[in-house]
Amino acid sequence: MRHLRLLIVSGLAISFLASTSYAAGNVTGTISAKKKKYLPNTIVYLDEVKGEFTPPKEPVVMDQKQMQFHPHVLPVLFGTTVDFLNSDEVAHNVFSPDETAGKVNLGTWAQGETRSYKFDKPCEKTCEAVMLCNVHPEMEAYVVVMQNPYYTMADDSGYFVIADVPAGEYTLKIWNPKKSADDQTITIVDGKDTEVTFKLKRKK
Ligand SMILES: [Cu+2]
Repeated sequence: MRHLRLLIVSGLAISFLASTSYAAGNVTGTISAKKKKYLPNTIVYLDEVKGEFTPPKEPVVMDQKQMQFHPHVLPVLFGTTVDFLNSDEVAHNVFSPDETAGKVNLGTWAQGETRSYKFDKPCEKTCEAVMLCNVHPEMEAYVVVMQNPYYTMADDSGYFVIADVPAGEYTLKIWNPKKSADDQTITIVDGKDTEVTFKLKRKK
């Protein structure tokens, strides 16, 4: 009996240690731009994080509605399946000239239908895929493939939070359809917020 009680106590001690030894902090910050119209659609992400990350089981949806892709910019974890939905009365097509999307052409389909593509091609020069519709040349969106789940979309005023980042040193980057910004080296300390500011500038 005494032996059993000891086992239970040590089990508790182990789970207690496990729950408190996970050292993590948040990254918070703001992005600024000379012209505020460039702020929306900005992804903030950690460049390289060690580990294996499992993509979500459920697909993520990119809609085609009122002759536009929604959202305009979609960050996904490597290996995620995207369901391309057509919500319009007219037929739409989805294709991409980029290797990140395997230069896919999903064909053309009617309202209410969905076709899927799994983003599991390793990034070469770039991790983005421009998604286009060959019926409507003005339609355009971006799927941006992320190596790790520590990314977020900044809000339209440029504010962002990436929560629960494991303690350590990282490079923080942004992705924006039209602009770039200098990378930031950050150190995440357990239980603390690390504040970062980015300034959008011309893409090279
Ligand atoms: Cu279209």
